[in-house]
Amino acid sequence: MDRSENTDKPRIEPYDEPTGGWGSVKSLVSKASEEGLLASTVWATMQHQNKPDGYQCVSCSWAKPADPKPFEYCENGAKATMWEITPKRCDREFFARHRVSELLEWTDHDLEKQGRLTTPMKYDRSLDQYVPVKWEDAFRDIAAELNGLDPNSVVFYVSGRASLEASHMWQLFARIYGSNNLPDSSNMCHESTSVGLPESIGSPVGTVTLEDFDACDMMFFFGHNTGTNAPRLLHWVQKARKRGAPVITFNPLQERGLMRFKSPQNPLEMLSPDDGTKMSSDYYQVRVGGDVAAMTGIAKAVFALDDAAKATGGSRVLDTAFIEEHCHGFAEFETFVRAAEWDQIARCSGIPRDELEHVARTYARADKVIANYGMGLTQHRHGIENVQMLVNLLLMRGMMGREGAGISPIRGHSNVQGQRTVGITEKLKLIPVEKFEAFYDFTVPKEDGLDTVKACEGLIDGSVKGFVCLGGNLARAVPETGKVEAAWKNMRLNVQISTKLNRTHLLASEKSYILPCLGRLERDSQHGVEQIVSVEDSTACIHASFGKTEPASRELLSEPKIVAELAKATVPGRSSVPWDAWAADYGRVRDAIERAYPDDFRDFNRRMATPGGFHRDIGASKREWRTETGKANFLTPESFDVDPDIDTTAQDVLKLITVRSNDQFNTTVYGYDDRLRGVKGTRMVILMNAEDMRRLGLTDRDRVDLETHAEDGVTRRVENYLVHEWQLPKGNCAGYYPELNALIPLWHHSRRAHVPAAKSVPVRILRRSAA
Ligand SMILES: Nc1nc2c(c(=O)[nH]1)N[C@H]1C(S)=C(S)[C@@H](COP(=O)(O)OP(=O)(O)OC[C@H]3O[C@@H](n4cnc5c(=O)[nH]c(N)nc54)[C@H](O)[C@@H]3O)O[C@H]1N2
Ligand SMILES: Nc1nc2c(c(=O)[nH]1)N[C@H]1C(S)=C(S)[C@@H](COP(=O)(O)OP(=O)(O)OC[C@H]3O[C@@H](n4cnc5c(=O)[nH]c(N)nc54)[C@H](O)[C@@H]3O)O[C@H]1N2
Ligand SMILES: [Mo]
Repeated sequence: MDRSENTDKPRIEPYDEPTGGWGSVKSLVSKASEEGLLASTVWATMQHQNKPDGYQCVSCSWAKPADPKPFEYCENGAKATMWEITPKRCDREFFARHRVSELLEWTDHDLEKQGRLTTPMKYDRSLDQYVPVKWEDAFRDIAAELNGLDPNSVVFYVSGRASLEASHMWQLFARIYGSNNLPDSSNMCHESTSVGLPESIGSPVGTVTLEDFDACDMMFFFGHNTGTNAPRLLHWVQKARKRGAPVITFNPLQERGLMRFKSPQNPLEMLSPDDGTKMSSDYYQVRVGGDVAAMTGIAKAVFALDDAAKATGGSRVLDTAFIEEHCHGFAEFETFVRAAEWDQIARCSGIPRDELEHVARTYARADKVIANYGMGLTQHRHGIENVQMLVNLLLMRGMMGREGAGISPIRGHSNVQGQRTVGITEKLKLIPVEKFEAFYDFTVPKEDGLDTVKACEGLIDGSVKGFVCLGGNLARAVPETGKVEAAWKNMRLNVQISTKLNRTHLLASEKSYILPCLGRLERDSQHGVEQIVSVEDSTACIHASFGKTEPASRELLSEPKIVAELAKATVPGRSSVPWDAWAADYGRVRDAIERAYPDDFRDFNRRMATPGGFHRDIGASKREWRTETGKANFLTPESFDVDPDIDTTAQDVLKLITVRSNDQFNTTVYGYDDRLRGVKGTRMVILMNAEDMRRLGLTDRDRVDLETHAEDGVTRRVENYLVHEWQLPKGNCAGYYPELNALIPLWHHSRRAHVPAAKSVPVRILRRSAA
C-alpha cells in the first residue's frame, strides 16, 4: 500500500500568500539543505539555466526567451535542477544492501531520494538484488534477449525529457529492429491535442510565441495549474494583467498561481507589503468535465451579442470575413450552439448564465486573445472535444494566425513536444516512412504500433513481453497500477535507461537492467569533444542545450551513446545508420533530422545556437490550414453533456481529479508539502466539497478508503486517506497522482486519443471504521 506521508500529524491550512514571493525562496533554501547542496554550488549551476549558452531546464516546457533575465528560472525549475545535481548516489553499495522486494515497500520519494544512479545493474533473481554488470555485457545480453523476442511484443517507451538527437536515434533503432511500438509520455498527456488540433487547424501544436504573449489583450486559462506546472509563464500573465488585459480562468480548484503572484525577480514587489498581482480577473470553478458546456454557453452569448450588434448596426462581434474566407463547418456549429438550452448549460458547467454572458462580453471586447490549457481539458473521456471546442471559440472571432492571438496548449515535459517532431510516435502517418527507408536502407514495419494504453493492455494479456524505456516511470504513471505491476513482473525483459531509481525498475521481469545515463545538465564529452543537444519548447521553438556540470559518475553514458550501442548490438548490418559516427558527433544526428524534416529544421546546426533558438514552421500561425478541407474547421461535439458514458448519477459517486502537488515532478516526489494548496506532511488526502461531506456523514480529518465505481467486476481500492474540506464543486473531489492511479480503469480514456481520463475518475468514498 502507498504510504506517502512523513509525519503522523499532517497539517492542512489555507495558503493565502501570493505564488512566487518569499514562500518560494524559503522552499528552495530548505530543499538545497535537504539535498546536502552548498548554496554556492546551486548558484553556480543555476546561472546557466535557460540561458542561450547554458542548459535548458529539465522541468517544464514553457518557452525560453532570447533575452533572459539574470534568473530565468522558477522555484520548481530550481528544485528539478537540485534533484539532478544532488551529491547523493544510488550506487552499487546501495543495491548490495537492499533486496528488491524490500525496496518495493519504499515510497516514490524515498526511492528517488537515494540520489543519482551510477553503475549499470542487472537483476539477479537468486539474490533478489540488482548486481553490477559491465556495459558491454549489458548491451550484448539485452540484444540477445531482444533478438529472441517477436519485435511486435516489445515496447520502446520514451518519457518527454530525452533530447531531439536521442529521440530521433531511438525511434530509428526501434523501427529497424522491427517495432513501431513507440508510445511516449505524450500519450498520457497532450495526445488529445495531438489528435484534436490537426483536425481543427492542421497543426498538432500551439500557434503562439512569446511575442504573442507580449501583444495579447486577453487570456483564457482552462484546466492548467500554472503556478506549479509552468511557473515562468506567470511572468507573462502578470505583464498582461499590468497592461490591463483580463485573464479568465476555468478550473474546479482555486489554484493559487492564477489568483495571486509576486515576482521573486522583482525586489520592489518582494519588499512591498501587499499580496501581489491579482492574476485572474475572473475565476470560475467549473464542474469537472463541464468545460464543453461552459464554452457552449460563452459561444451562445457571443452569438447573442452579435445578433444585437447586427440589429443596431454596431460593429460585428463575429469575425465574419475570417469565417467566410478561412473556415469550414460554421453553420453546423452555429445550429448546435443556438439550440443549446441555458438550463442545461448551467447545470453541466456549474456556472450560471449571467456569468457566462459576462465572459462573452469581455471576450467580445478583446482584439487579441490567447487560450491556454492543460490536463484539465485533455485528460477526459471527451478530451478531444474539449480542445476542439476551445478552438471553435477562438475561430468565431478570428483569433488564430494573427499577432497576439491563438491556441496555447501548455505542454508538459521539457522536450515532449519535440520528440513527436522528430519521429517518436506509434502512428505511421506521422513519420516520413519513405525517407527513413531510402536514407537508411531498411524497411519500416507497415502497421501502427501500440500506444500507452494498448501497450498496457498487451502487458496485461501477456502479448507484450518486453519494455525498453528511455526515461520515465511508466508502471507508476499509467492507470490500473494494480494489474499493470503484477503483469510487469511476468514479462521477459525490463530495460530502464534512467537517472534515478524508481518503482518501474523494481518490478523485476525475468531479465531486468538499469542503464544509468547522463542528465541534460551534465557535460557530455564524446572522444574529447563536448556535445550539445537540443529541445523544443511549448511554443515550437528549438533551443540548444549545453551541459555544464560534472557527470554524477564516471560510468555514466549519454542517452545517444546508449541508444547507439544497443542498436549496434541488436541490429548490426540491418541498416546504413552510422551509429558510431552519430554517437561521436551529435551535429551529424541534427543533419539527419534536417534531411528528414527540411521545413522545420532548415539550417538546424547553425540556427539552434542563435539566442532564443528558432521556430518550427507552424502553418496555422500563418493562416495556412493543413487540414483535409484546406480550411480551419469548426468541429461540433455530439453533446455538451459531461462525460456522456460514465454514470455518476448513481448515489454517492463523486468525480475524482488526480493532480500534481507543488512538490513533485510527475512521479518524482520531492517532498510532502503542497505549499500552494496549504497541504503539509502528506499526499494521502482527498479534498472534498462540504456538502458532499455532510451527505456522506464525513467530517474533516476522517480516514476513508476510495473505490472506483465501475461495473466491470474489478475492485479498485486505495486505503486510509485523510478527508479534508475544500472549496470545489459539489460532486467532485481531488487528490494526488500517482498514488491514486490504482483507481483508474485502463479503459477509461479519451475515446480517440487514448489519454487516460485521470481528471474524471468515478469513485465512492467509504469511511473507515474506527480501528
Ligand atoms: N513542478 C512541476 N511542473 C510540471 C509537472 C510536475 O509534475 N511538476 N509536470 C509536467 C507535465 S508532464 C505536465 S503534462 C504539466 C501538467 O500541468 P497541468 O496541466 O497543470 O496538470 P495538473 O497538475 O494535472 O493540473 C491540471 C489542472 O486542471 C484542473 N482540472 C481538473 N479537471 C478539470 C476540468 O474538468 N476542467 C477544468 N477546466 N480544469 C480541470 C485541476 O484543478 C488542475 O488545476 O506540467 C508539467 N510541469
Ligand atoms: N493519474 C494521473 N496519471 C498521470 C497524470 C495525471 O495527471 N494523473 N499525468 C500523466 C502525464 S501528463 C505524464 S507526462 C506521465 C509522466 O510519466 P513519465 O514521463 O513516465 O514519468 P516521470 O515521473 O516524468 O519519470 C521520472 C523518471 O524519469 C527518469 N529520468 C529523469 N530524468 C531523466 C533523463 O534525463 N534521462 C532519462 N533517461 N531518464 C530520466 C528518472 O529515473 C525518474 O525516476 O504521467 C501521466 N500519468
Ligand atoms: Mo505530461
